[in-house]
Amino acid sequence: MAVSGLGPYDPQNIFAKILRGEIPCRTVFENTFALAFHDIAPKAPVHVLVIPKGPYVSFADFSTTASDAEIAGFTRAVGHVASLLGLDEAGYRLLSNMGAAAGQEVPHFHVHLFGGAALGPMLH
Ligand code: IU
Repeated sequence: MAVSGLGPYDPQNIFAKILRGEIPCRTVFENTFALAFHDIAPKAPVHVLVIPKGPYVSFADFSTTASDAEIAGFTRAVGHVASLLGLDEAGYRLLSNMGAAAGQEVPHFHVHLFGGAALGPMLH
């Protein structure tokens, strides 16, 4: 599905390469549905990216074309990663840039998980 000027899914995008193990990452968690790893340019003390295993360009693509099992599995993985990182009590922020207007840089759907500090009203 092509959305927001991102075009069809490009299997050579950087996160696809990370999923295939062609480029290393600092993994936090991995299961059937998701991979979570530290962002290379963190914008908060904790800044982790959670990505689905399937080839989805953006949130719009994922939310309309992924199976219910993938959506549930991915959503649960995001929550699990936050718990693993010890963020439940203090709280955290989830963000996903969708398409050109939001400045989405990598065309593989990802959720940013920010935490570890009192966050301002907006990040990114
Ligand atoms: P965005 O939502 O697409 O704008 O965010 C992409 C994020 O991916 C951004 O925070 C980058 O620092 C991050 N990132 C990364 O962790 N590893 C990479 O090799 C590349 C980008 I390229």
